[in-house]
Amino acid sequence: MFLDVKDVYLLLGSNLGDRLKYLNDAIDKIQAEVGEVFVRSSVYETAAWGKTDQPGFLNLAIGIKTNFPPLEVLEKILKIETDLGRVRLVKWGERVVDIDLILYGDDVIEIENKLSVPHIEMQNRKFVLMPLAEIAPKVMHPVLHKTISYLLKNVKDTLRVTKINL
Ligand code: GSY
Repeated sequence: MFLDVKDVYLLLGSNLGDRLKYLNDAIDKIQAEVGEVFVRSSVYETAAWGKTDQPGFLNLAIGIKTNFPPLEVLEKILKIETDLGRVRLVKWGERVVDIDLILYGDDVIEIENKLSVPHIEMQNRKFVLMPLAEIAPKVMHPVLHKTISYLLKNVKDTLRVTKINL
């Protein structure tokens, strides 16, 4: 079956080990295995959300072009996390790399216990919205019908998110 090429936005994070290297390795693997990376944000130092007694994260957002369907994208990014050494021990716990599927074109996808796109919490998390607004300010949230820059201006999250100069 022929599938359109989609603009897909991913949020990458790391709060263990050489965080920047894990992010760069993940981007290389995404480029090789999932689709062309056409844009990437700056790197942001962010306070841990959810379980706060853990090291801060580095986060960044990327846009890729892919014709893999959503569940295949998910399968591939989970495999990349595992290949880079991610071990799932504690919910919201420390991780060498985390790759979240945030937007898949303007598709709305709900597959119980597997995949929700747009990411269910994206509008509530500054560590997602700041990098995403840098690369996709005018992209519309397909359920809330607001742009990413509008969502960032109106987010209530007060956790620290700081762009870093590399
Ligand atoms: O949801 C992604 C993993 N994660 C993060 C993250 O990427 N950044 C910050 N700042 N906090 C987080 N808590 C979790 S879980």
